[in-house]
Amino acid sequence: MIYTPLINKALKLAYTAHSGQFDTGGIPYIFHPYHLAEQMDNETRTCIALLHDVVEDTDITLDQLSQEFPKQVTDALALLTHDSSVDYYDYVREVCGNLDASLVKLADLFHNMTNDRLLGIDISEAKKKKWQDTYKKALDIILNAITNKTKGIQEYKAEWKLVQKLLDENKINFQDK
Ligand SMILES: [Mn+2]
Repeated sequence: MIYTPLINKALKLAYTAHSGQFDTGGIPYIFHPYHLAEQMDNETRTCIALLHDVVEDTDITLDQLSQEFPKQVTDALALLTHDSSVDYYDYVREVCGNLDASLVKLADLFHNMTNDRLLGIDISEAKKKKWQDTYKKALDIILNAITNKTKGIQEYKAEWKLVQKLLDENKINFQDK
């Protein structure tokens, strides 16, 4: 985890915004963005990870965040906020247009695909399977886009390294179950 004044601000904001919220597995919500933030490799992406679900899931608006965070952060956040009137895969393809947003989305999908987060929770296998299929398809779209953009490109060496790290760390959760 990287700590800078900007990241500390994002940490506090995310913690307050998500307080009282729980994920599907009943775990306090903040652990999800925090987990993503821990995997990120620079200040911008760490802030994006911490704030990636704030606009979608809390009362805080993009406008409010724009006053506190740089444009590179809020541009990515705008793309990561899924408007429910937009087709999910169209939304995912839009995210592919922004590399920082794509990298956070990749980590987001991996974490959401971690089946064991739902241990002991009463959700039908059919529903779980449907979620997994959706995430898997989204993952393919994102991973292809990032690979095409960064693999073997000197300018995107750090980004490609991050992709490889995420793939490596999630291998165990990524196996077909
Ligand atoms: Mn998320």
